[in-house]
Amino acid sequence: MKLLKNVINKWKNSLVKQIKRIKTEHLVKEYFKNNVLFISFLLTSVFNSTMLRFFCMHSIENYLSWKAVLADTIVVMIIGAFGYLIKPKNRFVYYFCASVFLTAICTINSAYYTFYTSFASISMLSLTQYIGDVGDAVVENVLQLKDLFYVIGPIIMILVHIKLKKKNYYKKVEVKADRRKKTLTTLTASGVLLAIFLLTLTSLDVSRFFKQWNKEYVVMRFGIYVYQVNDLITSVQPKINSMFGFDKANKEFHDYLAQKGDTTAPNEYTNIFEGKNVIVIHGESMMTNLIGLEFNGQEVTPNLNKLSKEGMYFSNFYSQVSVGTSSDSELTFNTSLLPTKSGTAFVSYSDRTYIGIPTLLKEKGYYTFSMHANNADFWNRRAMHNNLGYDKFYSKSDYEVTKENIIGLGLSDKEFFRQSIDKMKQINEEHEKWYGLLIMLSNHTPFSEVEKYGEFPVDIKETIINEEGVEEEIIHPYMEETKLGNYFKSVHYADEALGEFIQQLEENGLLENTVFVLYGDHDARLPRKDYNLLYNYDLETDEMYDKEDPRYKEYDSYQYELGRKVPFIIWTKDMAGSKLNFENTNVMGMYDVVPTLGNMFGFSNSYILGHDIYYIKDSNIVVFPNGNWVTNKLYYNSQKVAYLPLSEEPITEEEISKNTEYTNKILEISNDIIVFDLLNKEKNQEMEGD
Ligand code: GP9
Ligand code: MN
Repeated sequence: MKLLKNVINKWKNSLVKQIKRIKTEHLVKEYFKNNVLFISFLLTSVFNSTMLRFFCMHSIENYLSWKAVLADTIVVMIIGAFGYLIKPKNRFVYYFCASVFLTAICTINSAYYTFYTSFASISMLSLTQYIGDVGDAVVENVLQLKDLFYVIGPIIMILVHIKLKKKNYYKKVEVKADRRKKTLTTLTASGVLLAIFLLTLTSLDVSRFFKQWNKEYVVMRFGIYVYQVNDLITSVQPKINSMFGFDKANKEFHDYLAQKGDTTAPNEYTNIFEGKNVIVIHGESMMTNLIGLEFNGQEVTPNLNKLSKEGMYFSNFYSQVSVGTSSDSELTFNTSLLPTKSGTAFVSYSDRTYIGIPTLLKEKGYYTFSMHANNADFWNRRAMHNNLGYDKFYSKSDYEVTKENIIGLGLSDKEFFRQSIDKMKQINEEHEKWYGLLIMLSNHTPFSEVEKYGEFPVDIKETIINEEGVEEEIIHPYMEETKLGNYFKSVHYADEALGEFIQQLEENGLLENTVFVLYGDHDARLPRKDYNLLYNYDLETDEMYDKEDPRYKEYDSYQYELGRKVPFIIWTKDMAGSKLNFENTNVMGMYDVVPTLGNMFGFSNSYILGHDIYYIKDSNIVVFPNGNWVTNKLYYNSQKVAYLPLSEEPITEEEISKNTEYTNKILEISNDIIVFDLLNKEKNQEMEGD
């Protein structure tokens, strides 16, 4: 009897389980059937965001980051939940528009990442006015097939819609109360997922999320949609902050100044150039790896090589630009401040107070000017060059620009220099001492006007003895037809222009009492695979060495990042062979220029972030706007939380966290100086008085 009871009980239990399972299955099926639109929207949107991480960041842990998938799911569910409030017959329009919107976020970020190796910011919208000018460059260099991949989302939505229409899905009646219930249930489910997500966050996740410096990290942990919402808030935040957070920023700035210590002290370079004229060349997209590079025995940049050999050459120098590229370089070179967290100093914060080299030299009796043959409002230079202290800004309207003398974005460098010489001669006659910046333009991405650059083959010519015993020349294509190859041709042209300019300066006596300073404004932003070809070309196959080949030298992401160095050279016509003629290999950043030149020319500014390189020497640190930093010992990538040792010296955890903290501090202080206008004495007195 007992046995029978047991058997019946067991059978009953299993039947209940079975029914429950069928019920659940039925419920799930029913849910899918009734919510096809919502589910398609959810899946395609999360898939697109995942693919964006896959295309941009390449590593499995990035694109399969479950935190990012969960965060994306939550955002899409919240957007999707409100779709239920709309009557079924109109609901598709809502989901389709939302899908197009999220797809646009993925496409824009995908293309943006190719260009800047970073994710897009709403604050950049104020820069769209420049897109017309560099638009072709962007389209040619940036838009790739992968960026169009994301339209798959809206396409699937349309297909689902057609199918549902056929099945009369939209005809069903849903009362208002039901629709509200569905919205509430979906929002509750998102809330539960959000709670789970929040519980999994580490303090590092939270701090990086709020700082938003490390955009890759934020996208990796929070997904692109949360990133973009966060970006929207942080983009408008500075405007609001500059009204409310002043006291805190001001206090932190003064605390920083009090504990900062010296950035320079008298040394053997103090005042060596006092009273001399200065010519600064802004070398568009000029990189350090060009120096000494040859094709078939012909130097790519013979003039840059000559300057580096005869002058004071800083071969471990980095520009510290963010999205403001050229303008960021000009800002940091002149003020020792770093680019802002969102927007660009030149465009979004042109009304702030800056202490630029021109202002400081003017106090010493200099006449200061800048020259650039592009539209004066490009990068808002008209306003900013005035603000930085240049007495006069010569722009496009001061030059004769004809169709024949245009390369890329505007007047060719050769013509620009030629026409500038006359203006400089006059300045030299009228002023005792002067400081002038000349911004080059021709060597600008996409480096595609090859026919205008003049002959410079980037192939490899080889002379062999053929089967008949006769000498024969073989031409291997090597870098021909590659973007990097075209860059070499373009920069060869720019270098030639530079050579002609120096010659014209000499002929006109403008080098007599003059110090010539040259900096590369940023790297050429070219694909890493082209560098791999440069270093791994197999003459036998005319292709790259196989990755397994022992001769293969991987140009990995670290090499690529370190390879973004730009030249910084200080040269005078009589420097060769003197005690000032040497190469300095200490790591140095654009923000070290003000104190380094200041020491040599006898000007100073207390509100700087960099150091005189002859004071800090081998203990220097260069911080980058994305939170990465480099010292002589190591390069630290804060996006990857990983580093590359650069010397044999042991590396400690403490020094990594100390330097990372320092980097964050410097970036924060720099941002605050600009956003809160902390160098504006009058405004600060007023605010402090309130
Ligand atoms: C534009 C030129 C180029 O006038 O300086 O700017 P970039 O695109 O390099 O920032
Ligand atoms: Mn530039």
